[in-house]
Order: sequence, then C-alpha cells, then structure tokens
Amino acid sequence: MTKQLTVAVVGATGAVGSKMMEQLIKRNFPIGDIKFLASARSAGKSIEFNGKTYTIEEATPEAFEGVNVALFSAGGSVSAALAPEAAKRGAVVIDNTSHFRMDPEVPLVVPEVNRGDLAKHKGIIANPNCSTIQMVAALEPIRAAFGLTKVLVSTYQAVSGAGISALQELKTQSANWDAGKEVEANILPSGSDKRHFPIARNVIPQIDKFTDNGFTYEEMKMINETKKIMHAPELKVAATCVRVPVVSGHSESVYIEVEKETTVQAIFEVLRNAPGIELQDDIATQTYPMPIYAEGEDATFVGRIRQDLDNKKGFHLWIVSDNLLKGAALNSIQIAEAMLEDNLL
Ligand code: 25A
Ligand code: L14
Repeated sequence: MTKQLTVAVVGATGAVGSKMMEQLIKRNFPIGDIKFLASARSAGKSIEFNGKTYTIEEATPEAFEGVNVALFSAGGSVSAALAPEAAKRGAVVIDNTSHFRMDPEVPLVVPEVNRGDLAKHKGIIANPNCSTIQMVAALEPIRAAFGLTKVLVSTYQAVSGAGISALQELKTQSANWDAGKEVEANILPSGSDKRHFPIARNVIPQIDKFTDNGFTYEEMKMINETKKIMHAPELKVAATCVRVPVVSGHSESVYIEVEKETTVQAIFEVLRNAPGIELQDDIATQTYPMPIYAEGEDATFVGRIRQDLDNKKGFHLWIVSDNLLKGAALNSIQIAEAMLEDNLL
C-alpha cells in the first residue's frame, strides 16, 4: 500500500494554493491528513476540500509538527520565515516563491528536466518561476538531442501570476472601461513599486521590480533559473517579460540556437516524444497554441516552429502553458509524486 502522508498547504486561499488543492484531489495524492494554513486574516474561516470542511489555521512554526509535505505559496516573506521552521520539524517543503530558488543547497526542479536533483535536498525544494518551467520543459528535449547554446525569450504573461488581487483589478478595470468610468490602477506592474498602470486594454513591459542591470527580477529569474535547472552555466539566456491582459496562460516567443545542425521536422519528432509536451503546429489548419485553450490543461504546448532565415542553427518557437498549473501547482505536486516514487518522502 502507498504511504499516507500528512500535507500542509500554506496560502491555500490564494491563486496558486487553490489550484494545489485541486491537483491533490485530481491526481489522487495519498493524503492521510491535511491542514490549511494562511495569515491571521483567514484563520478560523472554513475551506472545502474533497467534500469535507476544514478550518484554516494561522501559519506558525508549531503548525508544522507532524507534517510530511508542506506546500508553500504565500509569498517570499512567508516562505523565508516559515519554510526553515517546517523543514526543522521534519517536513519536506515544496516552495513556490522565488526566495530559495538560487540557494545552492536547494534543488530547483522540473521533474521532466532534472528530477535527479531532488535526492540532494536538505528539507526545502524550490518550484521554479512559472515562465521558466514551461520554457525549460519544452527546451530540454531539444537540448538533449541537438545541444543548446543560446535562448532569447519574450513573454506574454497572464495576470493570474500576480495573484488574486491583480486578477480582481483586471476585472474591475475592464468593467470600468466598458462603463466609461475612470480606470484605477493600484497593483501592476508590481505592488511594491512606485507607479501603477492599468492592465485592461494594455501591455506592460515590466514584471516585478527592476534590478540594477536594467533587467527586471522576473527576467533575471528566467535567466538564472534556466541555467540552474538545465545544469548549463555557459548557456546564453536573455529575457524580456511582459504582462498582457490575459487571465491565465503564459505565452512565450523563444529564439534558440542549437549546437548540431538540424531541421524543423527533427525538432517536431523530439517534441512529439517529450513528456508533458504537446506539439500544436500545423499552419495549414492554423493550429498553434493559445492561452485560452491552455487554461486548465496540464501540458506545455509548442508550435510555430521555424528555422531562422539567416542562421541554420537558429529556431523560433511559440510556447504556451497554464501558469497556475504546470507553472506552479501541478509542477509542485509532480515534485511530491517524484519524491514519493524515489523514496525521498
Ligand atoms: O510576496 P510576493 O513573493 O511578492 O508574493 C505575492 C503574491 O504572489 C502570489 C501570492 O498571492 C503571494 O501573496 N504567489 C505566490 N507564489 C506564487 C506563484 N508561484 C504566487 N503567484 C503566482 N505564482 P495570492 O493572492 O495568490 O495568494 C496569497 C496567499 O498567501 C496567503 N498569505 C498571505 N500572507 C500570509 C499568508 N499566509 C500565511 N501567512 C501570511 N503572512 C494568503 O492568505 C493567500 O492564501 P490570506 O489569509 O492572507 O488571504 C486570504 C484572502 O484575503 C484576501 N486578501 C489578500 N490580500 C489582502 C486581502 N484582504 C485584505 N487585504 C489584503 N492586503 C484575498 O481575497 C485572499 O484570498
Ligand atoms: O514565481 O506573474 O517568481 O507576477 C511570482 C509573480 C512568477 C510570476 C515567481 C507574476 C513569480 C509572477
């Protein structure tokens, strides 16, 4: 019989946390007991899970006593304070925030790409950035077959990545536009930055705050995390991250350079056999990935694959996935499943 685990979900009432709950049920994760932790604001409220009602508890260090797996998605400061406390009490933490991702002691894992890194864990595993997960899931099979030297990506990121309050803002702004009322902006591009712009009927070339080098933190996450996950410190990566008024599903225009000369047909073949990837590429029937069709789906969709006209080793791809699923909740649960299979839990 499979082991039954005690699971804690931190940030269950959030955009990612609620998807984690859905995935635990959908994938039949072996739960013996489960608890839901949030801020004091939500403690005492009730939450439905698999037909039963649970009371939300405040996330405190003691709340992790007896927990086997703790799924965190409540923001970086919550993980910084509580993930080590959970690990100290014997839980394996799977953390959705960026806080521990570049810590050399913390595995940063997309199971299809670097599952082997899980064995090196010391209590905390980091779930990568959503835009990074879908990109490396699609590029790893190509790297394994043809080598990879360079990646240039521009993203078209959905609003749900910024949490429930940002989604609410998109809805209110859209309604106000339609009603001819004044449109207010308080959250995007970044709640903690100085200026805010409407996302309804707009495109914002800033996700997260700016770092000193002119790239944003979101762009630097894509650059650094891609190299770490693919074990490729020499890989050249650059990113431009852009918010678009889409609810869920991140899209990416990606240009890559491979080591060995190859063809679009050979890349099709590799992607057709890749785990978690669905090839949607047939221009004769206008078949290509789009976020409204990726929403709610587990796969990472790839299409519009073209050979560059000036560089035989250059290829262009269009990659789309549900940022709350493969980009966050699904990948977290897949990490837990892989650890169970590999006797790490
Ligand atoms: O700090 P960061 O890194 O910048 O992260 C910012 C946000 O990104 C989301 C998540 O927002 C996070 O807060 N996030 C995290 N990882 C993500 C990922 N991989 C990610 N988004 C995409 N991809 P969220 O809205 O999705 O979820 C927030 C959850 O975290 C709980 N929480 C917050 N502070 C906490 C805490 N839990 C424990 N301790 C703390 N100190 C939060 O629960 C929610 O589950 P909550 O109780 O704080 O909020 C419950 C409901 O309250 C409403 N609400 C939200 N903000 C406010 C508010 N009400 C009043 N004032 C507010 N400021 C919401 O309706 C919420 O559902
Ligand atoms: O996982 O879309 O580092 O605003 C947190 C916020 C990813 C995207 C992370 C967003 C992100 C994100």
